[in-house]
Amino acid sequence: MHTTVGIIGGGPSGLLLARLLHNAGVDCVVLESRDRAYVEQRQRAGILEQATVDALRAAGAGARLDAEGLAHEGIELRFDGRSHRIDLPSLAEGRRVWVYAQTEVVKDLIALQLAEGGPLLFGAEVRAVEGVETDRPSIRYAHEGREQTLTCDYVVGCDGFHGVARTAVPESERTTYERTYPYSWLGILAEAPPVYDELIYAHSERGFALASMRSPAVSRLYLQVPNGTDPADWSDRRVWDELDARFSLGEEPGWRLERGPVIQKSVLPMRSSVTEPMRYGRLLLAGDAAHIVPPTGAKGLNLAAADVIVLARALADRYATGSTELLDAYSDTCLRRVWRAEHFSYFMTTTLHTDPGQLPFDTRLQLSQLERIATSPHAAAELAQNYAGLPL
Ligand code: RFL
Ligand code: PHB
Repeated sequence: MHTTVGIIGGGPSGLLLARLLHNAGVDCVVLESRDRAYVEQRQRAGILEQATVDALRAAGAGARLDAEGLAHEGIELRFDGRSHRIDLPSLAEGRRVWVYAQTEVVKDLIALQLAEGGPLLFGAEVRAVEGVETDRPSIRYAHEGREQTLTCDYVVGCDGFHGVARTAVPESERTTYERTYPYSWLGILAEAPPVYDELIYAHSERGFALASMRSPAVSRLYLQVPNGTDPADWSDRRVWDELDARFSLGEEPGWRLERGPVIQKSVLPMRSSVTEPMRYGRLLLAGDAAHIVPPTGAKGLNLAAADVIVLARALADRYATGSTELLDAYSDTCLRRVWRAEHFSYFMTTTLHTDPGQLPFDTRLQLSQLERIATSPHAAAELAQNYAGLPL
């Protein structure tokens, strides 16, 4: 089989790229190792930036998002026993964010791809990418028990942090910049109404906590826990008690941590990583395959979307004009935004979490920084503009 663009991975980056290329009249094939149900149910991101929402709408994938997504104009920072609201539109030139789960974005894009787009193969596990230094690279994959080869003009690795595409770049040609954090998140999905209309990011000496949501009836809540934590050690009751202690909502009118059945519980590690460059020969990397951030800034899915928006434009221009100028600039263009989001995610993470070796001095610094954000419109605007996402 031959196609113009071979896409490895049917997560948000691979699926959005396929949709954008379809709209631009460029052929592609998407190879996804998992089955459809698995990809549609994998619990992950919840927050979409303005630019991501605009791109989904423009791509014709915004109907259900507009009907069911929850537009949010602010977030709450809770520290030192009080709360401070960051108003996004007034501080970030009118931009806001949407609560619309990654599972729903993925369902919408899969439905569109299967109805209108090129081939999207589930259960197609890519084993190797070859010939990326030539003008006829190929992808070797296993599907329905058979080894197959897809030849392409370009290969795009949208296969996430543990994917194979990145390893097709010789080690001497890539550099990975990385940081791990000495804590993880325990996340639960619960059939309980959200604590409040907006997300609450809470700093506490017991550790960080986050109250998010999936709908007016379903909450998504996170707790900072030590690395290596086994979710089985956290009974539902223990999770709720700890959330209560960290949010300490006592005097906050209208805010209530209501308990309900926990329908999912998992632990996720926190890591920052960037691999440069994002292009080698005819192989391009996008989304988590090239970079990951700790989730505290809600940037991962949005960065993945930004990469493929830049890439789809570059590939469309390549086939419309024959020029490779935009493709040649792809890595540098994306990395500027990537490093900004890396810094913001690192800042949110280290300002809000309690490091196991944290000195009382460090806690005072965190509180001083949070106080600064609460009292200086400039400091608040810096946070709001990064959180709502910089314009593309
Ligand atoms: P994905 O989603 O990992 O998709 C990669 C796909 O590639 C497939 N694959 C292969 N297919 C074929 N052959 C192979 N050899 C393959 N190897 C892998 C995989 O099965 C998969 O389907 O990467 P993508 O598309 O780049 O998307 C990135 C996002 O998923 C990720 O950045 C976000 O989920 C990060 N993230 C958040 N981002 C936000 O913008 N806002 C948030 O609020 C937010 N919250 C989160 C998050 C990530 C989390 N976790 C679990 C890491 C919350 C959590 C808990
Ligand atoms: C989520 O709803 O899953 C979520 C929201 C905000 C974050 C991270 C995760 O910063």
